[in-house]
Amino acid sequence: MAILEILEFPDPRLRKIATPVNVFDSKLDDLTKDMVETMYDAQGIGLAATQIDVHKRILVIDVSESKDSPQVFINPSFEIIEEELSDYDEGCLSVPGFYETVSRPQRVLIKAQDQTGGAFEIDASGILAVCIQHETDHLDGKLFVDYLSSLKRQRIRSKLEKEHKKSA
Ligand code: GNR
Ligand code: NI
Repeated sequence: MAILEILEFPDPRLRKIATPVNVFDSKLDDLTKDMVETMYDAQGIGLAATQIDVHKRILVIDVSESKDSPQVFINPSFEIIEEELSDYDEGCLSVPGFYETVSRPQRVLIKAQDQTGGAFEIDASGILAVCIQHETDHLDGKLFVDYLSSLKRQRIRSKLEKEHKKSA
């Protein structure tokens, strides 16, 4: 197992569109295990493969209180069940230190495959609905800062760029 490096905004690699997984082998299993370990190490509730510079449609999520229920989503998609939006203060491991309110549909039907290729669905609301939408955005090269005003986004960008220069 390994803890992987998480890319940070405004890294252009976070803008790549991930491609579907079509081979369900032990390599995929190893990668999802490393992603779960990396998510826990960073104290996140989700991680998209894009964030570790792997441009495949793979997510891991654990929204449990006890942090002992990792869920793996391969080739995830969702349909909106409730168009009504709900607000949530979102953060992102790729935008460290910043939290802003984002509105998203409050209930979605998640469709995905597991590590063996088996299809499953989850009727999601609450934090899981927020998280799956945040994570599938990553697979499409999108970040939560894209929902903010360009002024806010530019401020976040320059603060992070300064941080990156300091630590370079
Ligand atoms: O750890 C995370 N917390 C979080 C809080 C509110 C909304 C979304 C998230 S996802 C984030 C981990 C992450 O960046 N996943 O891509
Ligand atoms: Ni994120």
